[in-house]
Amino acid sequence: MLTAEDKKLIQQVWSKVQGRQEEFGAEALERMFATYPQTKTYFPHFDLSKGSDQIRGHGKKVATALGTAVKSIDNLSQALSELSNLHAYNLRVDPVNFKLLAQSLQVVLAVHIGKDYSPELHAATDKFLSAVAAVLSEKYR
Ligand code: HNI
Repeated sequence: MLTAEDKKLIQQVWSKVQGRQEEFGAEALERMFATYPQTKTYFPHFDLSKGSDQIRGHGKKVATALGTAVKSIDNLSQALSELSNLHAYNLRVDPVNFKLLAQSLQVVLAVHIGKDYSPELHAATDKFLSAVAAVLSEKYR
């Protein structure tokens, strides 16, 4: 459950992502592919070399979708419903992978936001990304 305080903190984190969606999203993907190479199996049709157009384009899509989720934080299920269908029925992404991307994104935020990425912001972001992952996984039941 995200508290009112968590929601406030998440808005704060996202204000720092604003305008850097492509950069942060692509770096999160690159970190995920490097740290958990098994995740690359979902992208056989992508050029996975660092900074490729496809990685940057996809990174931007993922980060933008998360931004939409931040705006609809009180109604995540509805906001992410289409994406949830896509990942469950079409892409068939094993839900364990959502945690791996979430962790990679946390590293990106820590690296770029630095000391302003306080333990409170980190904890709130972690809860938010878990809530997103839960919604993206709910159609698998
Ligand atoms: Ni995901 C496509 C958002 C996690 C594999 N994904 C998308 C799109 C968005 C998106 C947005 C583009 C949809 C469209 O074109 O209509 N993905 C998200 C979000 C998360 C996530 C918000 C979690 C926070 N996706 C993952 C994970 C994997 C994954 C963990 C696999 C490891 N996603 C994919 C694949 C595609 C995809 C594969 C299709 C890519 C393509 O363009 O062919």
